[in-house]
Amino acid sequence: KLVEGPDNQQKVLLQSSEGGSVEVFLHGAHVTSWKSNKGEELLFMSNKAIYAPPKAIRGGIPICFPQFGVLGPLGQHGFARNSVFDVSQGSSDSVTLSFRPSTEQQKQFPHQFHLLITVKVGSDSLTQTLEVKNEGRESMPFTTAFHTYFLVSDVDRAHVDLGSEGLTYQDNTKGRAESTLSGSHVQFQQEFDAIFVGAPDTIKVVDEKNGRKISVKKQGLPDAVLWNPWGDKANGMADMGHDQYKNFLCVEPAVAASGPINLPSGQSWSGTQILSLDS
Ligand code: TA6
Repeated sequence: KLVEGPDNQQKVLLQSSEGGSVEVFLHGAHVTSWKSNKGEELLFMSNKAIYAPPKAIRGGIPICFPQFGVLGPLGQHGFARNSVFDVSQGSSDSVTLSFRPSTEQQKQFPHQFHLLITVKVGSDSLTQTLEVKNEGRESMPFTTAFHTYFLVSDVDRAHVDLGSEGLTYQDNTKGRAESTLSGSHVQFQQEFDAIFVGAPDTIKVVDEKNGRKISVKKQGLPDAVLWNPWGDKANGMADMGHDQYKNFLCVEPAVAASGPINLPSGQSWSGTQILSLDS
């Protein structure tokens, strides 16, 4: 079902037979809400988010494509999240959105491609797949991420469980210097911005305060980025409410430092994240 959301932007509403629901804006193929079977919101949205392009929507699940972060020649996180997609196909619980770069965008990124984002809501689960076909003659380099903002009651009482001890990561707050995690958890206590290269394929977001656990499973996406900007940075963002940084943490299945992928002409590639609420 297609309806009008804030800033006159169109969004698709998906409903699972078990009661879960998802909202996806055509702007950026951006998921802005995922609710459990019981109707609890599981994703964070900024109360100052701007829904109209060209700026990306703050919160939910931005799609970073064809570039993650500043790992390439384009602006931060590429242009897909700033662009309006078309509906390619849909049903009550799933939708596929489609995007091809404009002539203007091909001046910055000289490749023709077809990007399809499929979002499906299940019983306490959300499955999201990114498929890209290189429709140009040259091979196409890209990096990508599902930049998922999980809602937590209080970041001081939440953590990310990577399921494996002593993983190394590139610390983006220190020029990508390599660091080692002590233990298997990340507890956010200040700005944290890290690329775990070759991260485990199941990562858990644990909200200790309300006892909620969400599993993040990734397929075809070797890396995971973990992020919280903390107070100084977040409170300086025009599209983030005061002290809202306390209510989210990002876990982002990605092709980041493991990339870029060089997709040959005519070939397709896909990556998937599956989010599920542990009962
Ligand atoms: O994934 C982490 C990150 O790349 C951070 O460095 C931080 O800047 C964040 O994404 C948000 O980026 P944005 O362009 O949406 O403000």
